[in-house]
Amino acid sequence: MRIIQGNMIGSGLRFAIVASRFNELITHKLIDGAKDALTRHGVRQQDIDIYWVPGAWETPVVAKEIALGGKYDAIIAVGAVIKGDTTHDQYVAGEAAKGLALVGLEQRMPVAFGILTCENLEQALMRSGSKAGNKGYDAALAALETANVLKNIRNGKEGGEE
Ligand code: INI
Repeated sequence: MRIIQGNMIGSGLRFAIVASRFNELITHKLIDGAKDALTRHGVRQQDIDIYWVPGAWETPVVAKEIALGGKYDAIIAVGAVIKGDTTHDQYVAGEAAKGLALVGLEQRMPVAFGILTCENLEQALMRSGSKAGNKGYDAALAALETANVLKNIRNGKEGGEE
């Protein structure tokens, strides 16, 4: 039996964070969480870049352009879609999720989904650094592990050994 997995060592890896300005209060907390996760796992500050976009809707097109540039090992999208009085939020969240997934598949790189989809601001606050953790932190760890498993698959390595 062979086990192929990614380790959680970030040294030498480069990350792009795509951050949505809409609900910026929450996004800043998610960015902090993502940066914390990466630097704690050995990623250097200078290997993390942040790209701001107006809203979650715009995250896929910018993620695609970043991916095409070939400078990064993974992309982490962060933001918050919060339910309003209409169904607008459903379209925004759905297309952001679909678009980001597509970028990852097309460009063969990890595109982590750190965009909250919440009923209200309280739920978003809970998930951006209080009771329910920080989903930016979680998304960054997922990006890191996936970048490393892809590296091992491409290098034909088992078990994530270096
Ligand atoms: N964008 C978000 O990131 N979060 C939201 O909650 C949101 N809502 O609910 O409207 C939102 N809308 C803006 C959208 O992402 C686009 O920027 C806009 O539609 C222009 O293309």
